[in-house]
Amino acid sequence: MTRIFSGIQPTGRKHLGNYLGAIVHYVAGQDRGEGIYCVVDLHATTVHYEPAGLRESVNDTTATLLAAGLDPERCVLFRQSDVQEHTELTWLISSATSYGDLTRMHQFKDKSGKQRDLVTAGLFYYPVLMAADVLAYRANEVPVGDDQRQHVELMRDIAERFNARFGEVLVVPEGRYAAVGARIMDLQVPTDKMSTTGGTPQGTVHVLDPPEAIAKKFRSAVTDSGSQVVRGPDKPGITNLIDILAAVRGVAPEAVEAEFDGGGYGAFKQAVADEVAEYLAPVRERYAELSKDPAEVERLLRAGAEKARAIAQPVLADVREAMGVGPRR
Ligand code: AQP
Repeated sequence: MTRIFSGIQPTGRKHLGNYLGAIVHYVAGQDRGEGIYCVVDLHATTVHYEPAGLRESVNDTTATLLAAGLDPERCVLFRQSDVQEHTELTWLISSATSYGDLTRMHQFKDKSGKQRDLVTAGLFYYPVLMAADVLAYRANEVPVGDDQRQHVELMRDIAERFNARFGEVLVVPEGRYAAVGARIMDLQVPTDKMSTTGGTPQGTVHVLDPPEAIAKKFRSAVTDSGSQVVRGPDKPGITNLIDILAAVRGVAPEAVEAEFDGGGYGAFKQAVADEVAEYLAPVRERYAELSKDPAEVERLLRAGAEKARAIAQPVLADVREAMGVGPRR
């Protein structure tokens, strides 16, 4: 059976890019294979953060995932720091990681450039921890947004180099990117991706925004010159809105173009506004219910960690054995 793994940061409120690029594919993964999903609190410590709010953010992000349709009976959902195999494997696979490759990671360059105070070694090492997250489960598939391609390539290189040096111990995973929705753009600056830290407030649609706020953001979305509802490199605003509606409906962008072409931008924006607001409303309602009981969310996370550890422990034992680390088995 296909084993699917992905991690999500507990930073801030999740946005429509996270939802369409990743979260809906986690939910679909439950029907396609064995889904293992992790809220990556250790990754969140690599940039400036408030320790007092981190546990709450983990709880909130978990409640959002449950509200979106993750079912702890049908997947493994847990908190990264509960399974110490992730950090141990990070160190062990370091010996199969190229320093030069790490220096070429775009995300490190972007984020270190924006850090106002300390640029931590943790931020530099982020992709190795991400590789360990996936490799600890011998996952075959990693559903992520387009911005994670370079990190997925790195984890594949690490797994291949590890296996070449120490024997066939790790599975080389494949990235899985949505056909539509893998790169949702900011509604105000449609040449930049929608982002938790780098986006504009009006251009970032949060999953938990009230329906009126969502509709308002779409109505004020930046569009392009012209009036045709078609995609094109000179039309980043309209292209983004077409992709969003196609992803929400689960259809090809061509179907959206065919339906709305000739109707003008105003009517199209209103339709996207209404459909996205309607699409996210049930998630917001379920989240409101779940967030009343943080103790239950915590219980689910701990139970998930037990299941995750049971999978990761034997993999770590194989890695140690192959590397000659610790006593012989
Ligand atoms: N704009 C996006 N379009 C499609 N997918 C996206 N993802 C992120 N942005 C987009 C995907 O969402 C998943 C979870 O991302 P994360 O854990 O990195 O969460 P985050 O840090 O809060 O999200 P951002 O917006 O990516 O934060 P910034 O920009 O501040 O670093 C991943 O699979 C990601 O690819």
